[in-house]
Parts: sequence; C-alpha cells; structure tokens
Amino acid sequence: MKPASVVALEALLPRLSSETFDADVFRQTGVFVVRNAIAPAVAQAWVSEWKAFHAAIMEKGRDVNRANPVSLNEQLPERLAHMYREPVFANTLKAFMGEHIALYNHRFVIKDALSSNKVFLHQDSCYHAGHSNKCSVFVPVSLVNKDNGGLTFHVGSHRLGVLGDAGEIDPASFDVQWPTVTPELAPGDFVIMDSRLWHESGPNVSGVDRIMADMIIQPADDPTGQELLCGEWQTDVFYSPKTITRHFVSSRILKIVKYEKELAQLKAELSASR
Ligand SMILES: O=C(O)CCC(=O)C(=O)O
Ligand SMILES: [Fe+2]
Repeated sequence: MKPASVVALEALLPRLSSETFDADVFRQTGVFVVRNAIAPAVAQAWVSEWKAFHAAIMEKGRDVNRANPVSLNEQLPERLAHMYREPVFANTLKAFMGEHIALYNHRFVIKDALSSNKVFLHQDSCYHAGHSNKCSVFVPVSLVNKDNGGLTFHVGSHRLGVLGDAGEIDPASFDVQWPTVTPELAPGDFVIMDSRLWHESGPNVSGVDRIMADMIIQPADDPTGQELLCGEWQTDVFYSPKTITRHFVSSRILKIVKYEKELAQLKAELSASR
C-alpha cells in the first residue's frame, strides 16, 4: 500500500511548477520549477554568451571531464562565471533559507555531441562537504526536455536524507516508490533542487545541445561557503571542499586514487610483457 505521505505528494505535483515560488511545496517535494523568473534580456544574454563560448571551445577541442562527462571543465567567460550573482536566485531562496545565503559551487552541466550519455540515478549530498541543507539551482541556457537529456527528479526522495554511500541508486530496492517528473525548461526558468533529492537524466537523442548552469547554494553559516550572495557571513571559520583530501590521513578518495594508479601501472606492465 502507498504511504499517505506519497499520496499527498502526488497531489502536490501540479503545484511544483509556477511563476511564484512556493516554499511549503518545495519543502515537501524537494524540487520546484520557477517559470519566467529571469528577465528575458538577461536570459538571452547568457544564451548568446554560451553559444559564442561553446563554438570557441569546440574549435580548440573541448577537454571532456573523465569522472563526470556532463560537468564542464573549461573556465567560463566572465558573464557565465558569475550568473549566480543575479539577485533573483538569492531573493527566491530566502523564503526557506533565511536572510544569509552563500554560494557553495558554480559549474555548467552540458550534454552536447561530446557528452550526450545518460547520468545514473543519484543524490548529490554524498559528494558535498559542509552542511547537508544545500540546494542546486539549475538554470537552462538552452531548451531542455526529455529528448535532449533533461533531468528527471524523484519527488520527495530527499526525505530519506543522505544515504551514506555514493553511486547509482536502485529505486526498486526501497519499500517506498517516489513519483517522478521531467520538466521541460526554457531560458528564463530555473529549478531549485534539494541536494539530497534523487535525480537522473537520459541520453541526448535529439542532438539539440542541453545546457544548464548548476549553482549550489547554502545558508551562510556553512564553513564551505565560497562567496556571500546576500546578508552577512554567519561563520568566521572556513575550509575548501576543493582540496578535501589534504584533510585526511587516509580516505575512500585517497584509496581510489591509489588503486587506480596501481591498476594503470599493472595494465602497462602487462601490455609491455606481451
Ligand atoms: O547533467 C545532468 O544531467 C546531471 C548532472 C548531475 O546530476 C551531476 O553531475 O551531479
Ligand atoms: Fe547530480
């Protein structure tokens, strides 16, 4: 039998996409699509800037990220590198994050001809340092739909919290089944997603590039904050998640790096001896 909380969640689905952000709906669903919220001139400037930048990096030969092909490696041009400063984002998040808000990370996640594959079902929190009340703001810089690899969200799955391991989640292994949504997006819209929420995306089969910014935003009391977006810092101690392995004597990441080096060495020796 479906838990009453999931039945209630299904009834909320029509309300998770609106021109007006509803913090109560977001708390329950873990995802919200804010429609037509960015000024058209701003959204269009980002689209043009992206097109020029993409043409330039494709010309040079883009360096595809081996660990996560959709995560863009190249340094973004000024205007795209600071999209998160557009006041609409922090102003919207205030409704559930409070007055003091900071940036954790800003990057682009893209599906073009060089990174068109699916992304398996996962939650992001297990890859983050600091507090777990972060959220991603996905900002489309192209049309986004199921055919070009738009994100599918497992609505309400953030309620299970951080699962304690990192990798591909098997949704059928749980007693509870969450409803899913794959919103179509256009420049001007944005999506707010709790970092604990499960999400995945299919392959880009239409060939229309799917381009999104993924800005991770958090309350300003988190010592992993990168830049203040509004209010005041609520912490005077900081550390960087970008160099996290230096704070460990031994760890899972350090072990993986060591094993990968050893494996590459063994493979090289094996092929040399043939
Ligand atoms: O770009 C996508 O489709 C998903 C990317 C993602 O969820 C991630 O890198 O954490
Ligand atoms: Fe993710």
